[in-house]
Amino acid sequence: MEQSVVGVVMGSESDWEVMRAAVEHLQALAIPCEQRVVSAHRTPDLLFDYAAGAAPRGLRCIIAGAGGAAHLPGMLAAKTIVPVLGVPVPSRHLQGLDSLLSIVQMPKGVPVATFAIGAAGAANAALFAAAMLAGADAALARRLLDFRARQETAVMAMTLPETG
Ligand code: RP5
Repeated sequence: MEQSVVGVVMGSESDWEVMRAAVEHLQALAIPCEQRVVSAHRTPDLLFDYAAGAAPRGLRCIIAGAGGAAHLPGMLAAKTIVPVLGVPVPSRHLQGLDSLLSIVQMPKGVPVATFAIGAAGAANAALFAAAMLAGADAALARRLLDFRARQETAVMAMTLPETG
């Protein structure tokens, strides 16, 4: 199997329905990726191991989805200089506003790029990762431009119902 260049991690298997959008977009662009559950508060040692191994294993960025708190993307970013893209996962009581504000409000010095709440954010994190990687990968740049072109074609074909 090809070496992953993007790692997609999430705090729980309950995050998968949101985070699968990131994996699906990476796979559609033929970007080698991996996905796994890494919980900051329930498996802290695994988090440290994952962060320590990220650069040596060839990961170029990490997409981290978290519900309720920023500790997964935040602590990953604290333990590696591999860029971390944070996806706020909708939470049961505050619908992901808690996730968004905690991730986007990382204190100065250790950045986490923060995306929209939910599947749109997960998809955009993957597309952002693709754009970062495309600078050094002409074939990926072409695939990303093709994706944009197909998206444009689909919107141009949209019609609305007649009214009145
Ligand atoms: C966070 O707690 C996870 O990212 C998840 O969004 C949330 C709830 O986890 P579960 O109780 O569903 O395992 O760590």
